[in-house]
Amino acid sequence: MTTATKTKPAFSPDQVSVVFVLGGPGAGKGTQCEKLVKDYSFVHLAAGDLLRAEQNREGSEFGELIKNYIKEGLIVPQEITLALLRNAISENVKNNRHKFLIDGFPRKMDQAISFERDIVECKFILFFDCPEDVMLQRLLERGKTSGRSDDNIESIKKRFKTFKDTSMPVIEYFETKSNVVRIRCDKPVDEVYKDVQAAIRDRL
Ligand code: UP5
Ligand code: MG
Repeated sequence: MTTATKTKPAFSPDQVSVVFVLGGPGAGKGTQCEKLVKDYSFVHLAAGDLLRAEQNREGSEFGELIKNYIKEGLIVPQEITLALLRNAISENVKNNRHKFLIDGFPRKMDQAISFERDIVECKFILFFDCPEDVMLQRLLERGKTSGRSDDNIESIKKRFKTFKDTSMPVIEYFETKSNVVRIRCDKPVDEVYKDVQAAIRDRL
């Protein structure tokens, strides 16, 4: 008789503490994470930044694929993003850093399931809730100088559609587990941050 092997996550939540930071394109995930890093001892891992770095890494076999997915506002196949995150987490753990803000991930159900099954269960989710018209204005403004290939009206529309169709179900899934902290972020950065600090005070 064969028995199915049940894999264990690489880390326990006591060893590695992960907060997922989710929200639509331009909601302010990166901005708020930067502030949290200054005030708390978090490592900030932005999935989009890891993918952009891999895209630009000389010799990467995934460069062209990542470039196309990002421009089209589509979710890069999970194997690539999971490997980048797993490596980044392991490197930091080796250097005694154990608290992570994972920004912009998971944004598709398969990623959520795989990450928690293989790497570690998340502690809670910070969800930045922002109206689309506000996000649009922010991204168009940032697009004047960001150089990001997806900060243009065609790509932004595709990113919004992917967020609604593919990423919102991830937030709804975590809501059923009651570990989502919802923060409105159509307010000045420092006001949003006050709400973030109040919301996480009892959870860290
Ligand atoms: N700004 C921020 N907060 C503000 C406030 N309160 N008031 C006024 N202005 C505010 O902010 C955006 C802009 O708004 C900035 O100019 C900021 O100053 C201003 P930012 O903090 O950068 O917002 P953020 O939510 O981080 O927006 P970002 O554009 O990074 O979000 P995305 O989720 O679209 O981008 P990400 O880099 O995570 O992903 C890009 C692409 O990578 C995805 O579309 C996808 O193709 C791919 N991807 C995957 O395939 N898989 C993944 O797991 C992750 C990404
Ligand atoms: Mg970002």
